[in-house]
Amino acid sequence: MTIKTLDLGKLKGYQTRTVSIDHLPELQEDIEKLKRQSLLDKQLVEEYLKFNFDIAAKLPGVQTLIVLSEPSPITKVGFAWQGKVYEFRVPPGYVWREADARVKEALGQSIESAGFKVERARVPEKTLAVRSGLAQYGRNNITYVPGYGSFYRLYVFATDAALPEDNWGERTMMKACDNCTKCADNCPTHAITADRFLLHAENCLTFHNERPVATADWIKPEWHNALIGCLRCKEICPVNKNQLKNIVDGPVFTEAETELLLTRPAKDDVPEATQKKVAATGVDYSYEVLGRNLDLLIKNQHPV
Ligand code: B12
Ligand code: SF4
Ligand code: SF4
Repeated sequence: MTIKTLDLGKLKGYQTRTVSIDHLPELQEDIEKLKRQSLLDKQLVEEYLKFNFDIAAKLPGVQTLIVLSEPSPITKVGFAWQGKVYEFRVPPGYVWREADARVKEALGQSIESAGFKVERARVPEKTLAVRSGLAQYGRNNITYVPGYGSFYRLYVFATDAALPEDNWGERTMMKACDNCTKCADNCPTHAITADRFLLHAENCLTFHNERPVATADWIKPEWHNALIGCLRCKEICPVNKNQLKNIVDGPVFTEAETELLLTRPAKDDVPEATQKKVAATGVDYSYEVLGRNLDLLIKNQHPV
């Protein structure tokens, strides 16, 4: 179902849902309740859950939240090292600059051109996507959209346009998960457990290799399977079967570039041409982790 009132032609290429801003307190409560129950790791809350529910302060007269999804592939990146080229994967969602620009342009042409404002909203995107009916949770705690599986990027925007469709419901899990535990069985860190639905996010490999702090001692280097993040609970999932072919070629780093990156140089000490390649991997947003993660993958000779 797409937005109907304004001429949102440009948005029709996306799977989209709209939600009345009146549901914002319920969305906030979904997270606050877990905090009160002490189910969310302190570091996760401080470093990742930096939501802003006071959207009206930024966008007076805000009326509607727009949830938008765009398919996103795996990116394959090559590193020449000691006479071989190692290929490592970057999971869907990390290479986002062009996708973000496309989405912003589409919103500009459809909503802003009609005289309304649009702002990115820093809210829990998965919870909203599922409550809006756009997506459903998988047991692995990420969300799935029909036709995209979990291989997509999620966006939430707020607008002062009053869009009439208010899509709001309970959080649901995919039917496919009823008799399946493949993601949990394939998770190297046991972050997905049977005793609760909520991910043990503080155990997720992504939580450790996305941040520049040293990865925890209990994490075995050979568990790392991507240049950043982790693909294990997604690649095993039967619902993603058709998405796994969705791989695009990213940059290939020369032997000299790989050697340099392994020394973990400051970004400014990296030649501009190499910096451009780094940007094309998507890892530049957390540049400090690149050399460390590369080291973990290459040293373990773990080409994917
Ligand atoms: C914090 C965060 C992380 C943390 C914590 C992950 C987590 N599960 O919370 C870490 C660093 C570990 C992480 C990892 C990844 N992330 Co992340 N992350 C986020 C972020 C910033 C917030 C997520 C959040 O709200 N967490 C808080 C928890 C409480 O929310 P929740 O997981 O939705 O929990 C709900 C359910 O558990 C539900 N619930 C509780 N009990 C029950 C019972 C039933 C039956 C049901 C149905 C539901 C239910 O209630 C909770 C609250 O609503 C979002 C961006 C954003 N602004 O939203 C991206 C985001 C969620 N991440 C994303 C991605 C891609 C990933 C990775 C796949 C990256 C990778 N490795 O490749 C992994 C996946 C790990 C995993 N299995 O979940 C995408 C997800 C896209 C998608 N397809 O769903 C997002 C939306 C970014 C984006 N814009 O694309 N991430
Ligand atoms: S692997 Fe199975 S249980 Fe996990 S998300 Fe996919 S269908 Fe659901
Ligand atoms: S991303 Fe990796 S570590 Fe995190 S839950 Fe999925 S399989 Fe486990």
